Amino acid sequence: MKTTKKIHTGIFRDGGAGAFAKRRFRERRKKLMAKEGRLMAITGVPYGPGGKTTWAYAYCPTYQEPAMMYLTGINQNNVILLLDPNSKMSDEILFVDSRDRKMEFWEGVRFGVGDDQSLKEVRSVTGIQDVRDIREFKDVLKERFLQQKKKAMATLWLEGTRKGKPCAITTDHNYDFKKKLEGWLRSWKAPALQNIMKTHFELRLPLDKYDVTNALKAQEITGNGFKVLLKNFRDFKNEYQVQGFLEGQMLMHTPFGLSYPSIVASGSNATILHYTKNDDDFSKSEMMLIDFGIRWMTMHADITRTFPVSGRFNPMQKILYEIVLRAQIAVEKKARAGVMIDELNKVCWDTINQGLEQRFTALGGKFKLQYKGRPHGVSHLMGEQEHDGDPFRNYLQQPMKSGWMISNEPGLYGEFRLSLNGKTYDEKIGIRIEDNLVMTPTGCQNLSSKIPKTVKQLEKLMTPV
Ligand SMILES: [Mn+2]
Repeated sequence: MKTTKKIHTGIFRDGGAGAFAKRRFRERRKKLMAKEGRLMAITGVPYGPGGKTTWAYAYCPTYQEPAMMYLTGINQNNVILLLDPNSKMSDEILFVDSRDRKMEFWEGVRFGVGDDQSLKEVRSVTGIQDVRDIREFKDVLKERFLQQKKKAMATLWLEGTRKGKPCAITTDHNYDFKKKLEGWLRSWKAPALQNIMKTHFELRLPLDKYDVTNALKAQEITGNGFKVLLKNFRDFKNEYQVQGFLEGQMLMHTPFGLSYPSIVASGSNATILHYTKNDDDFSKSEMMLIDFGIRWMTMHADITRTFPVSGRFNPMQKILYEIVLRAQIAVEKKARAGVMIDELNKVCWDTINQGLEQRFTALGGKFKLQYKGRPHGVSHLMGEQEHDGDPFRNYLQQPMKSGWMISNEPGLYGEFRLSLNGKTYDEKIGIRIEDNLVMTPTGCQNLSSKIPKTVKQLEKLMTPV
């Protein structure tokens, strides 16, 4: 019996196998080379899942440096890409392990050198013609380095400033690779290693049409999971039942996994921003906050919805919910290419503070917030990662570019008390509503517009038919 299933485990479904993907990845590498114009080496994640903890997110079938994924579509550990734009020989070389059939018995077919058939496959699947053994990397790099006129080179590592001081992520594979290259450069008496982070993110963050189509597909599956959840919500008694059902509904429709483990927080648990215990029972009078989403290809959905367990908002919950919703709509109105995320922050938290004053305190409501000023930023960048771009978020003060995908997630967390029509409501609650937006020159496209969020829509979905 001879059946051939899918492609190499080393290739992500979004990468390599088709002519379109090959063209797309080559185009990206060419753009990076045109912008940088110098010798570059970029490493993949050198170890397998669980081998080490990285900042790069691993709750999905992809465990790869996003830059490597973006440039090659290769989802295999221990690969290095060498880009040499000024070379008269090959301008791109891919370094991989040698073929190991014993390992393949455990892990499936991987790219490898030392085997003609395998080498042919690697070339045809990746479109990269010059493929070599990763053990030759140092020698090849040295040779290429010395051939250059400028005698300079660059790689990628994550650095930025935090509170005005320069800093870098020093615990990941990129930094380890940087240190190694720096050691070699010193021994070759070369100038300091340069960082391609800025150029790389300039190219990677604006999504193309294919990315947006995939991001929309992620929204559709995530949104459908949410709708089915609300229709069946009466059946659930605790947070992990909700998590299991919601994630099951979503995972049945994607082979790419979740964007991140869901937050399913009832009542006061929703005031813990990164609550992931998801083990509490809940009662009819509480609100529930869920933060969830799946990946489609390399694009992520990152959605939050808050709703009443009973299916009906009580009057205080409705007032508070609509304060947050108003802020979210105000942010969406303001968002467009050219505006800075910090300007969105101002709109968001001003609108919430004003809403509390005019729509809550004015009715005699009392509250104590869990934070001073603001609980978190209203937006982060998204794309190849659920949180993408510079991890120090220096992008908050940069004008947004057309094609950037960001989250829009105002939140309100604290203790609230209000008497209305002879009834007193007293609750500790967290409310967050999160959509994902793509910037355009004149405004933004709300990718999550079909996922219900108004009081009316939510209550209708939860009403038994
Ligand atoms: Mn988010």
